[in-house]
Amino acid sequence: MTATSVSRTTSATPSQTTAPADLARWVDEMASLTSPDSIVWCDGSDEERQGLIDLMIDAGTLVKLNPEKRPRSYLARSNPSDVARVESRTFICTDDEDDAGPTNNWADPASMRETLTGLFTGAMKGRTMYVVPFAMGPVGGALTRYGVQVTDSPYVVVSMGVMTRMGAAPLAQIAAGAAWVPAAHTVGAPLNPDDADVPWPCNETKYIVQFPATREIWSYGSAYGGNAILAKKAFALRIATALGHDEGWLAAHMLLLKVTPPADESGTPGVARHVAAAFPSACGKTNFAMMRPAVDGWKVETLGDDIAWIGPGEDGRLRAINPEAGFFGVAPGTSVDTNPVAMETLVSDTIFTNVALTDDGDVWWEGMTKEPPAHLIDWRGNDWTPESETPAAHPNARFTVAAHHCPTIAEDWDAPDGVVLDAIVFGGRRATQIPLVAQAFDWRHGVLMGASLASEQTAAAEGPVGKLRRDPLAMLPFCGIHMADHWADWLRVGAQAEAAGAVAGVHGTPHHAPAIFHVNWFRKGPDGTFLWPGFGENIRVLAWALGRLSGTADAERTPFGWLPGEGEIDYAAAGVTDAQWRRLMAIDPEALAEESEDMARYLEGFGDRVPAELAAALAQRLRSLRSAV
Ligand code: GTP
Ligand code: SPV
Ligand code: MN
Repeated sequence: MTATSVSRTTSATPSQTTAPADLARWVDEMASLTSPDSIVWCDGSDEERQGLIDLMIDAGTLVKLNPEKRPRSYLARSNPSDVARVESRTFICTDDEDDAGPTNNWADPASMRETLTGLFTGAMKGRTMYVVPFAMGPVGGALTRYGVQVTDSPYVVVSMGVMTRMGAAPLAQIAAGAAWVPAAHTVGAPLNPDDADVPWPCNETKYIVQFPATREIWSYGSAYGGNAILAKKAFALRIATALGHDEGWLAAHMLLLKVTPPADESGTPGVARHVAAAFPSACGKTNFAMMRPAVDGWKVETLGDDIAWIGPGEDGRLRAINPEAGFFGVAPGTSVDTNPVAMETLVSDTIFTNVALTDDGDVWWEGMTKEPPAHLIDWRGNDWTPESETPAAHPNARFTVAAHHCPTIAEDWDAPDGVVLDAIVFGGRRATQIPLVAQAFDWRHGVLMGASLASEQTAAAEGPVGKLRRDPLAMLPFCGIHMADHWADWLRVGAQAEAAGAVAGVHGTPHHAPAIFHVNWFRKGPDGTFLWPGFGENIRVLAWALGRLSGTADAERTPFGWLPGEGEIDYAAAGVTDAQWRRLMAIDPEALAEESEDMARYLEGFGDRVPAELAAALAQRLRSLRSAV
């Protein structure tokens, strides 16, 4: 391993000499607090990564997979108590409780600091503290921001190396004066000299804490996903909503894709469009971002699968970047039928967590093949056969893989200035009421659609699977500011884009804010099966949306929004019958009015911070639904 391992008492390492004084001081403070045996400044090199992987194989944290089946890939099995984000242990600490809003767990900053100081004291004894500088976005890019995570988990370091641009390049930006967010992480499992380590150290006590005002993150007790890879939800969403609020941009739980229609009859190539889409956790962002279109000639390319930062470019048009550099995707349900692009992304260089191990040293999960293998080692490390009563892979088992391994990665996925955003899609997991697709009347109505998102609970977080919960903008567990203030940010950023677009001559032609659509892949028929085949067939929905942008697709006005006109979507080609299509697109004004009334009651919980425009849009929707009953 080439990374410089140093005892705390030795003089500065080469990396430390390039670290600015404030960073060096913070690292010193963290070391005094947590008492690690040694400190390693990570440079992000391949040698460093391999060294950490070898270390984890020795420790039993990683199992090397069969290099012929799955080159340079590994399996991690977490502690069974550490398998998903823990929303109940996630806190937003603001001086005034009102500033965290009703959707967050609030804690008093002073007493939380006291709690954390107690927990972090000596927490890294017997372990190495890794210092992990990272960039969210292309290093040097206009929308890019920086952070430094300290952690005692080599699994987290390697994950951060996949999910972010990590090491020397971001450190150089920080040394040159870029602002950085400190993120302190420990698994909370100090080792005494005679203690044997366990493969997945963690602590029953967990805290994932954000201080939005001071842009700080503290995380204790978990090594799993968003709890521990602090660049992801803690920084790129929770802290970033606070940054965006102050600076005039939006942090969104959104995938980012590029879609290109086939050439027309005269051979003129189709115009590529960029689309961002927000779906709650485990509702298909990765699938949509990597879609293999079921219709010939259409092309979908991937820019991101989980987070987008959206802000005005120099000409006032909204641009977006994917701040991440990898995918941390749900494995179960991923197959050559549902997501062939993901399957191709995962052929090598992947870390799998909590999937099952096959007898020939490869991985398997529910849904990967129709027939499960006759024997597996399940995610807990036990023998498993198809007769077993528990799943072989944990439902929130995940893969961690770099974006550049994706065969459909778009050439502009890491463009320093991002890409111009043409359309925004909101979607939930709704068995009833919500049609396959609708277009918002305008930006304001679109923000209402986003704020009204609700979804049946999935395995990505703790809680009863299947229960309907409201998940505004798919941000419920990820908003670091008062949710109503975040809605106001959406309204403001859109209004500014509209205003900039109206100024003649700014960019040659006038333009508008992105068009907004609402989708639902999950509506069910009376027999409980999905009415829409989804996956690659979703291109038909995207195609209609693109037609709306270019003015070539027809729509019918309904109280819910613009719905595809007769014959606009060739559902028969997707295997959907006329009767199924009618159910899929049915608008029941009475049920939707009830839903809107429920939304109105929900908004009451946000008090007088609810933007007047949003309340007005809801009142308008309710009026038109009632008059349609
Ligand atoms: P996070 O990483 O948790 O933020 O979630 P994600 O939105 O990236 O989730 P992911 O793409 O992994 O969601 C996977 C789930 O959505 C699986 O259960 C899929 O079967 C399901 N899914 C994705 N697309 C479709 C679709 O078009 N139709 C149906 N019925 N299910 C879908
Ligand atoms: C989600 O739950 O939305 C995820 C997974 O993307 S995690 O990074 O663990 O939050
Ligand atoms: Mn997510």
